[in-house]
Amino acid sequence: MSIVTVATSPIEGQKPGTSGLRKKTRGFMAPHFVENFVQAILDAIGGAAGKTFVLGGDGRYFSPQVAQVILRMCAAQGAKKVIVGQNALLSTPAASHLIRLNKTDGGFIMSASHNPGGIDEDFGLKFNIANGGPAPESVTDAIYAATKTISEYRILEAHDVDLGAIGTTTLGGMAVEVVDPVSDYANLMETLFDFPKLRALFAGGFRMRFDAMCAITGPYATEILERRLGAPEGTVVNGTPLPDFGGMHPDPNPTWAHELMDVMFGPDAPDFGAASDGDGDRNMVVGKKTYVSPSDSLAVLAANAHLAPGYAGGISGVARSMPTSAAADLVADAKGIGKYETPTGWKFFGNLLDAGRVTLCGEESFGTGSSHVREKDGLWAVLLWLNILAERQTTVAEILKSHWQDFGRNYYSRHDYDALPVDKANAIVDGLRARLADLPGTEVEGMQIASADDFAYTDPVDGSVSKLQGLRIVFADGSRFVIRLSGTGTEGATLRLYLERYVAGPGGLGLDVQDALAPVIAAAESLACIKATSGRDGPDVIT
Ligand code: G16
Repeated sequence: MSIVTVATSPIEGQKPGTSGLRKKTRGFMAPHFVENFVQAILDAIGGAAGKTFVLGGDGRYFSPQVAQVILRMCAAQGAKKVIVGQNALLSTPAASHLIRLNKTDGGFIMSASHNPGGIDEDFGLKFNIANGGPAPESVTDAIYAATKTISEYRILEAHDVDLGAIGTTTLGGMAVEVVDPVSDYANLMETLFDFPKLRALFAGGFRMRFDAMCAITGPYATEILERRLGAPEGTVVNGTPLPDFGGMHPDPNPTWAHELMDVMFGPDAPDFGAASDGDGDRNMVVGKKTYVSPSDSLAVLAANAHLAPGYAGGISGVARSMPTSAAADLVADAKGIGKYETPTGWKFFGNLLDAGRVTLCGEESFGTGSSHVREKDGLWAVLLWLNILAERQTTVAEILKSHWQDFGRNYYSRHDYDALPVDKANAIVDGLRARLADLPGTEVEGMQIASADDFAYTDPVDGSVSKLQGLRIVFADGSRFVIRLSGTGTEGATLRLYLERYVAGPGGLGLDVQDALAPVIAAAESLACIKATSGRDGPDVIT
């Protein structure tokens, strides 16, 4: 085995997005592409010498090859040890947990999350820091800078390491510890939730359907729900992770998880349904004929978390991304705890969690999590919902109804326009941005505009500033819309339009969501001209 230094040159398009680098798989397969990016990561974090890392991913196409490259590069550059999920599999929250549990220096996660997998679909790679969370912008900026000046990388010439067998081997002078991907994570869940009570719930005939969408949460959900909690076999469907997710688009929203929606809204629906995404950090929760919007889910979890043993002492605060509805803020106000509004991207929650300012975080993009790890966590959210249902002995529909009665309802929806030509998407955003200063005080579609700005965030812990995080137009009645471009798409530009309208109740809490939002939707079109500029009839995805 010898260490070789390979001459290379910068490759275009290695700028990390909202959550690491995501690209078409064939782009990642281009010569030197993975090696350049891994070298840039290692350079940006001050080298690998003496360090321990975690490695795993959602098992999508090309992951086995990338895992071997990362191992050989870490070995060549003096890393002490890499802890790898068996067969290079780890859900993103499980990877975050292993980084923390083993006090490592960080980890490599191979995933493009909710994006489809396969040679003609998407691949992704991101680095998480020692707190278990996605690298903050200071680190991703350094990674990007390193990709632009790279001239060589160092790699070990060696045979592939057998990642199928649990145990420790060596690669050069580096230890490779292959671990069961599920057990430590499942043990952590047992410390947070009332497993005996959940076992009793299932034993009492409670019926659930968990759709793993042929992605990574299958083994985790099967172990926890069916084995440890005794839910009947078959509770977990699409439970085997496949390199192409069986052709599914593993994005747990009503559009892509339509099989689950059909069951939950059909005859003989189970009591509770849930789906997770490619890498297991997102979740969608559905009751019998009841869809729970992610923003409402965060608010309900914040209001009820104390019912689970891991949060019995209460929560210190709650954070949400700016486009997420303000429903969780109302809960924070009522509880007298901290509330924070961050840019889109889980990395922005890291400092707040580390500082103990918040216990729960969530986003409209089907992500919820807590201080137990530094990633959002799909299965964790599902278990917290189950714990709340077991304690309150009621239905999802009743929980939502009573929540709205207590706090009012933030009607909320996101409209996505996928794969737009980049120039058209930019024209929409730039056109609206240019008008922001003139909008306050004017009227559109009968609605008075109270404020209009481009969201900027100052991290209250380290003072770092992130600008240009989304255009927001707020109306006099508190309704608002937000427009921003996705940082996770791999084809053209995805434009996201976020819509919100608050109704205090007691009347008007049971409206159809799109009907309730109709005036805001009309105002957004009138101001931003999305359909007119894009030539599209309407959004591709409505959440
Ligand atoms: C990632 C980020 C989330 C973000 C989501 C959507 O999630 O971690 O914080 O909300 O992307 O981002 P965008 O609107 O820029 O596409 P995931 O599940 O894809 O890792």
